[in-house]
Amino acid sequence: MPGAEASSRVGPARDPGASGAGQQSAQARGGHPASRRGALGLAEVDRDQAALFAKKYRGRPPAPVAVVVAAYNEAGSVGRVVEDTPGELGGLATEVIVVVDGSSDSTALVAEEAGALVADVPVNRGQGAALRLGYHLARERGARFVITTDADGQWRAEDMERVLAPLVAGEADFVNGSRRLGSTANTDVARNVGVVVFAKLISWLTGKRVTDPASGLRGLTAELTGGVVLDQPQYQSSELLISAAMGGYRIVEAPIYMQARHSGKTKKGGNLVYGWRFSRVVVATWLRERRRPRSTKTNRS
Ligand SMILES: Nc1nc2c(ncn2[C@@H]2O[C@H](COP(=O)(O)OP(=O)(O)O)[C@@H](O)[C@H]2O)c(=O)[nH]1
Ligand SMILES: [Mg+2]
Repeated sequence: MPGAEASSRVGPARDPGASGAGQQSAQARGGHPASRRGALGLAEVDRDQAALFAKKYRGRPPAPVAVVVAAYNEAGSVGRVVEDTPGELGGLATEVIVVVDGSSDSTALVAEEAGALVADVPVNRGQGAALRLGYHLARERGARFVITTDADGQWRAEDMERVLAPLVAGEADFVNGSRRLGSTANTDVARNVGVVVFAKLISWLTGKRVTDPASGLRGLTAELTGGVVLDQPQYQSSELLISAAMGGYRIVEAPIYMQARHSGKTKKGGNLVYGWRFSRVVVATWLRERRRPRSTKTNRS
């Protein structure tokens, strides 16, 4: 459903920063003013960026598969991520859309030189806000499928086909890449235990089994990205999973391999901060989705 902004239809305009998740450098902690969304469901800065983006890439033929990447100060790795993305997956052409927000390095330039379509948002709001804009841009260009990956190189381009295939076959609306069905090079015990604990919690809350609630590599139908409410400025992975599961979308998982970052370090703070904010998003999303009447949970016809 290209162009649809479901969050404007199914929920009131909110301050996405109200949930408090995010990295310290983002004013999004208290909700960056630029994140406030109007009646159309998009923040003013997003509407400006969408208009600029459409104008800039008007002459570029669209692709049915959009690989959407949120990038913040990832000049050291984003180029390789863009270049590694295959030009075709499952027989369908791909394009990479990188959403940079408020980076102080040359992330946008590097991504563009590597061949990506780039939205360079002037304020830093967080990964969730950037992905939300990326989904909108992908739908506006007519993408049928969206793959997300990170700009730090932690997810492999070789695994993209696996998160796309069930969508193309019409067997799923959401293919969650799972490091637990595959493997991870991350030796941080707290993070790995967190993945197991939150997976169990989300499975229990939603009644749908998931094994990796914090994966950055996933495949989504473009329709799903416009049919779920996405308010979180930073920690979107659990919000997306819970909203999709409780909205009746078909979710499957595919094994993927998580590797070390190409460069730099996490933007999401230490494990305690990460765990606390992640928990808040899980609970807030579950409460929100429970309250919403079933008929408004998706805008699928
Ligand atoms: N646009 C944007 N991207 C972000 C922001 N914070 C993190 N990211 C990107 O989101 C992805 C995952 O972030 P990262 O810090 O590696 O999180 P982790 O892998 O969960 O530790 C990377 O591509 C980051 O560049 C942000 O504030 N804005
Ligand atoms: Mg990372």
